[in-house]
Amino acid sequence: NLLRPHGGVLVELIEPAINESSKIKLSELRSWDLTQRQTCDLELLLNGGFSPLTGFLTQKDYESVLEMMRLRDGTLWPIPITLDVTKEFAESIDIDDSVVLRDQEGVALALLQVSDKWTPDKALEANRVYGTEDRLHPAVDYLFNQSGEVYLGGRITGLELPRHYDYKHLRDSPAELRAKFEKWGWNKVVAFQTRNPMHRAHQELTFRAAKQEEANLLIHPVVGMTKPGDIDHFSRVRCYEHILKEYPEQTTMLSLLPLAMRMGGPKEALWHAIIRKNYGCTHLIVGRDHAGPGKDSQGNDFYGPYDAQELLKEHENELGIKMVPFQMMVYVKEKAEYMPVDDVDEGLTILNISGTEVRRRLAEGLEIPDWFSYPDVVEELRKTKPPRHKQGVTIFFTGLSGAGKSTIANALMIKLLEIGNRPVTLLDGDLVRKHLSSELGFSKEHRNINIQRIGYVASEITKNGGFAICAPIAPYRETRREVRQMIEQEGGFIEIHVATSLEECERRDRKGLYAKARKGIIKEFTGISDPYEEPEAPELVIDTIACTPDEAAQRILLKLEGLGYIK
Ligand code: PPS
Repeated sequence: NLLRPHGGVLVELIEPAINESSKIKLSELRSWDLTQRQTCDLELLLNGGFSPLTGFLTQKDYESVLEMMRLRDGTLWPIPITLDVTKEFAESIDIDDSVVLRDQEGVALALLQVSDKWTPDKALEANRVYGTEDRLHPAVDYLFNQSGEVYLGGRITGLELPRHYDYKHLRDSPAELRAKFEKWGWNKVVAFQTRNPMHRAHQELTFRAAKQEEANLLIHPVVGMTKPGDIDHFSRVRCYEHILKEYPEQTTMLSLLPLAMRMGGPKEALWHAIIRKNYGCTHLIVGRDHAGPGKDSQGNDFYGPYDAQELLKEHENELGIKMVPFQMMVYVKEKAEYMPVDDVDEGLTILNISGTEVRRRLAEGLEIPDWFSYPDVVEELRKTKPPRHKQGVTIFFTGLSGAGKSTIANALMIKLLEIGNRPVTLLDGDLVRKHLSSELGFSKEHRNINIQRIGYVASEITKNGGFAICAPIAPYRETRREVRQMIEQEGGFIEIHVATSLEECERRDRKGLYAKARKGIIKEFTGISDPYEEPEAPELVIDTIACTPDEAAQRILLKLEGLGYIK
């Protein structure tokens, strides 16, 4: 009874026997190491999630998808699935070559029989597919800044599916999911697509949708790639497992979809419908701003809130999978229940907490009420988004040699150890140069490598909830900016400019280095014969003439307290 797959047959491209047959020697073929996104795309090609595609798009199909949202044979297909490679790699490939596609560990997953090779017009692709060239659109940014210059197209023969070590019991291919639905007699299945944690409103919305259609419910979250900055899928899956208990038994199942989202709004919604149809679903819930990419650089939405519903409506009959449009669900205080926002009578109090507000409350360790979410779900989120006073922090000193960075850093370390709620690591300039960067000198290139190493170690410490105190000279603004960017994804970053003037550093000259630098015995010496770019917006500036190391450390503690990193 289930819907037939898109294009009529479920494509399955795995032919492991190829590997054993002596005809093809993988080691003699050229290999392409797939990116994370390409690995996701390949998995859905191999397992039939992208039926009727049998490989990466050929140039003609690609052009047709851009122009008409259809493959050349007329099949509806909104998002181009292409294999982008570097120019150098493309030059080494001829049409009709076979290329081994390998995952990031080097495992051979598939063979691509190259039938097409072309240089796409990326601006055209961005405009046609996403309606914009604005780099704030994640897929446009990816297209221009990450994807290779040349596309290879051709049929795929699968050797094995990408390996997953996580949540194996929750991963189903389209064929497996269809078999389960058939076995359980689930003739109507409403799919719910999500990339976010689910709260009470989602539970209400999804179960209402299933009841309305007299169908079963599939929670089908994306665990491939979602929008940069989203909550990691490990935490989300734990949340979904909790929420599954909130549905009546035997009505609802959870399965994970290894899709790489593009955040393509309406076209992505259409794509999601096709994919869900391939997985055996008969219905797809489409809410407000489905697969929305956020705001553009003018601060406007890329797509209208209900554009996705409109586009799906247009193609619903052709696709056969039905859309279940949904309004926002809100909590009505007087009734103590959730309702679609338009059904709420005037005069009643609507309660709602936005995603941004949830993040703020998590960051500050504030209450998230029971009417909004389930205690188990909130607990999971608190684990992954701990309040600031439990997050890792990097305290990054910068300043001239002899400015007093190490002295203050040491004083600060002692005070943090005294407080004692997080592990503390000091990455002092001299120490790092001894243990981590002993082969490096002081050229711009070497200094940058040195700072990037410090940044990497600090980001790992920060990720794992510790204090990383760094005290290098770090003379270049751009490198400091890169380090900040890397670390802010993991926790706090506080830049402290130890702004002792060159005159004062030279007057003190504790190590006698300035004298040597003036005589030219030490070359490329910061401040004398090498640049120091002062920070433009450090969190703190410390003048060591005006305060003692103790006072400086105290000021930093107050800053940490003010920002919420210590209580
Ligand atoms: S950098 O630019 O951030 O990579 O430098 P850093 O790793 O902090 O190393 C600076 C310490 O190395 C000593 N030293 C020099 N500094 C600057 N320029 C040159 N040419 C140089 N040669 C050796 C110096 O002792 C620095 O230590 P601090 O603690 O900053 O005085």
